[in-house]
Amino acid sequence: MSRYRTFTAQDAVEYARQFGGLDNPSSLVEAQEVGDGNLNLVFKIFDSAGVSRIIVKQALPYVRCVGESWPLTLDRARLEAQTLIEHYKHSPQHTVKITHFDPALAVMVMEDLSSHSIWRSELITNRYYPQAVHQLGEYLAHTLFHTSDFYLHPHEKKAQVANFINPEMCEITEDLFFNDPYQIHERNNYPDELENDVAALRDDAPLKIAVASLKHRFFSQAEALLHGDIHSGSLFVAASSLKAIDAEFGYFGPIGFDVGTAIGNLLLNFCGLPGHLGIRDAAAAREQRLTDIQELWNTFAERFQTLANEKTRDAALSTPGYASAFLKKVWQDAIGFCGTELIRRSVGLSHVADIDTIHDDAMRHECLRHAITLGKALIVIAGRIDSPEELVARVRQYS
Ligand code: SR1
Ligand code: MG
Repeated sequence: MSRYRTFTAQDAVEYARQFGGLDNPSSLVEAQEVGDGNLNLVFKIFDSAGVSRIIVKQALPYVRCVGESWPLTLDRARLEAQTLIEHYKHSPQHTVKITHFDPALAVMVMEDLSSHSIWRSELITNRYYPQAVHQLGEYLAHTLFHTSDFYLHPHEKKAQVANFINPEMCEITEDLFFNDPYQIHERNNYPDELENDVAALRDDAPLKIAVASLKHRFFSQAEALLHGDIHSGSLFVAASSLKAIDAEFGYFGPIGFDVGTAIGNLLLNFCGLPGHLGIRDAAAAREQRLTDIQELWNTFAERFQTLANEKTRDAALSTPGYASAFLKKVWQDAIGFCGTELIRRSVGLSHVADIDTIHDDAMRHECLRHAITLGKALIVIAGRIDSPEELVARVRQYS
């Protein structure tokens, strides 16, 4: 019988005392539930001096933001812990450290990142972290290269693919990214004022074919162990640090999905900035986002290429020119997936604070409309956008 029970704050303290690995576990006295995501409980565990020392995270058996009517696998806690442990091996500077996990209780213990802030909040308030995009590019290159066929022995790769089969969490992405926005669905969530814009998505045949192709790749291309949900709310930043958290959507999928989701969230911020800073003051911050996107891709691609040159083990995949040809495909996938992130965050179940917290209704609607228009364009013309400079030109064209 399962040992699963939903933790109270006191349970979390006791668990942290037992499994937190601290020298003085009895100093842990209090827990605060701070989870603000869509899915899980997150407890900060404090010592008697009021200092937060450790995090205990537990998966609930349902989608938190919807309720018990939407049950969800507890196995996602194992998948999250194992994805983060795997990513930590390849990018320890940029992955949160998991120190313990218990699949039956769907609980993990991890390092406390109170010295950091969630990147999304910082982007919204226009606090700039000059190293963040470079570090994110490094994280993506190291984690994705070292879990790909370029690096893993074919037997090891297949064993890993099997271990990270994640059907229920993938189904959420499959539905929310590639189905819901393009049909009438009760999960969709957008203001009435956008009805015409959203109806146009349902009637756009070339768009829906391009989305089908992206979904097909998401279904079938086991290229590397993805984070699976690498948006700016899954990243903690500090002055010279960036750390990825929240990898319950981890599975072996197309590399362009992680890269595109990351770029998409920078573009969602780009779309929302005028609603927070005003049109005039947003201009410089928006320029910075466009520079950030170029730096993110360039860092990722250069590092991946270097790793491929130095560490590719497969004879055929090490053929000169192959890695760069593969990166071209990743880039085009990334632009397409980026477009689907823009649309699903504007029309679907799960939105982003970059736009949703804009107080002025008309301005918020304008920003949503902008994200939809840009997302649509990127999905359809992804194959014709050959470089980050070209992407920036297209973003300007649709602004
Ligand atoms: C039902 S879960 C909705 C969204 O929250 C997560 O953060 C993922 O982005 C998912 O798509
Ligand atoms: Mg998450």
